[in-house]
Order: sequence, then structure tokens, then C-alpha cells
Amino acid sequence: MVLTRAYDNKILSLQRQGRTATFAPGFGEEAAQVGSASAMRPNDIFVPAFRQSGVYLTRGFPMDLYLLYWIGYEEGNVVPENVRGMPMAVPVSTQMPHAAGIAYAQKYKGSDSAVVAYVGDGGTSEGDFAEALNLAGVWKAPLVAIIQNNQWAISMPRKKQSAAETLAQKAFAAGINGVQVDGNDVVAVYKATREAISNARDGPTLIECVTYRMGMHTTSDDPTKYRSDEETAAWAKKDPILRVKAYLEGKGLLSDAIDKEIEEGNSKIIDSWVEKAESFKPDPTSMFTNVYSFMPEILSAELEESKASDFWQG
Ligand SMILES: Cc1ncc(C[n+]2csc(CCOP(=O)(O)OP(=O)(O)O)c2C)c(N)n1
Ligand SMILES: [Mg+2]
Repeated sequence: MVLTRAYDNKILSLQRQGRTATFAPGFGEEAAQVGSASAMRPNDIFVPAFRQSGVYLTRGFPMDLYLLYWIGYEEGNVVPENVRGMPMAVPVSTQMPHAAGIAYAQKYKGSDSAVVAYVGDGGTSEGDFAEALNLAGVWKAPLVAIIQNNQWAISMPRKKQSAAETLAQKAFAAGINGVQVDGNDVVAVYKATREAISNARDGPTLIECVTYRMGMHTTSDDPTKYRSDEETAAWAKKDPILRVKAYLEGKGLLSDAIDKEIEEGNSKIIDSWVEKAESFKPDPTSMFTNVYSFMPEILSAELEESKASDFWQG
């Protein structure tokens, strides 16, 4: 969780220096991400949205590649063979029908793998979300759908997002289990996800993690325009990292010295990821070749034309 936060902070700082494009940090949502991803078994598959640094990190995705994506290279969104996951999905909730399909495919193939998919509170208003839960319910697909209810969908507050008292209750219409959990309590999230995964053979579960987006929506957003300092200050007290630190300190498992050691170690790890990502030498043809399995004629014509241009040489 601490490494996730430090890396998000680093990427934010790189963005401010013009060294990445737009970035969506997950400050405050580390327990929901790391707790749920830690509960996954090696053969389970994650399906992210676009604000899941902690999930990528926990699932062993190469974090230099993760940064490469935010720098603007699609190569960073190509999931290596040894990582069981899907690329980032920016179009809100479009990952959910994919997740239901992948989950059904596991069942069809007789595989024991479950799919753990992530969606925001805003994403639960999309038709894709309802369709995915509906299909997963009918098919009894091994899907664990995790709502990261961070209280905001850009400037749209949770209260205006849905009249439903909880987002977890959206499970009931689909005939599946729905659970609401304190998303800033890493142990609670872990436990809920573990249970959902062990029940996945019998069908899907929807888990609403109640958490808070402590930072901006993305680096192009200024949250002070639409939410109060009182609100952010109240949630700062529930910071999931402070909570887990207090818990570990109470058990005598964490001290300032250990904390400092972890911080220094993390900063070296992060520097190595940044160095690797920034030394990437792009192949400009990838912006053409990465689009379709077979390149349509119009695209290959454009590729040839662009190769002949001065821009390409630069
Ligand atoms: C289909 C679609 N509509 C609109 C957008 C623009 N957009 C990007 S993120 C976002 C809000 C998402 O809110 P939420 O689902 O709560 O996720 P969060 O950003 O809070 O993690 C919107 C409207 C988009 N990317 N895709
Ligand atoms: Mg949200």
C-alpha cells in the first residue's frame, strides 16, 4: 500500500514536469486495491478500470510498463504472458462485460480461475455494468466485481449518482451476492474478496468497497472546484495507510525505523522503474500495427505516407 502511494506520488510529480501524459492516481484507495488483489490466487484474472496502480503492483505487472502507458505508449498496456490480467480500460464500465465473458469462459473451459473486476461508483450507472452482472448471474460465472466507491465520478457526487441506498444492492436485481465493506480497511477487503473467490464456483459476488478519492480525478482535474475542505479533511482521518500503520504499531510490528527503511527501499525501486520506462525507445510503427490484427489498406497507406514525412524522421 505504501509502495503504491509512493509510486502514484512519483508519477504525479513526473506529470507536473511534463514527463507523462494525463494520470489517474489512486490516493486513498490503496486498501480496496491491495486488499482485494492480495486475496486473489495465482491463477485468478484481474480486469482493471484505469485507477488501479495497487492492483497492478500486487499482481506482479511490471511497473515500468505501467508507467510507460501513462507516458503515452500503448506498449505499456500490453499485458505480459505471465500476468493474468487485462489492459486498462478508460471507457467507463466497458471492462465489465469483458470480465463477465472471461469469467464464463473459465467455467466453460473447466478452469478453476475466478475473475476479479474493478469499476467505479460512477461506472455502476452504465448499462454495461447492469448487463455484465445480469449475464454473470444467469451463467453463474466466477466473477467478483469490485466497486471502488470513492464517492466521486469526476465532479458527480455519490448522492447524485444513484438513489440506491448502497451500490452493493445492485447485486440483488441480478440475483447474485452483494456485500458492502469498509474499503479503507485492508483486512476487511481481503476477507470479503477471499470469501467471494472461494464462492465463485457457485456464482458471482458484487463487493462495494466504501472508500474515498483523496486526490484529483486525474491530473487534468481540480477537485477544490467542487468539493469542500471539510469533506477531504474528514476522510483524511480515515486514510487506509494511517489505519494499517496504527494497527501494526499497536501490535509492535512497525516502528519509525522500519517505516523509514521501507520508504528508502521503495524509493530505490521506484527510481529503477522510472529509469527503465524513460529509456524506452519507441517504434513509431506501433501506432499503426497495434490497432487491428490485420492492417486495413487505408492504414497501411497512411503508414507509408507518414514514413516518408519529415515528422517521422524527427
Ligand atoms: C463511457 C465513458 N463516459 C465518460 C467518460 C469520461 N469519464 C472518465 S472517468 C469518468 C468518471 C468515472 O467515475 P467512477 O466510475 O466513479 O470512477 P473513478 O474515476 O472515481 O475511479 C468519466 C465520466 C469515459 N471515460 N467513458
Ligand atoms: Mg468514483
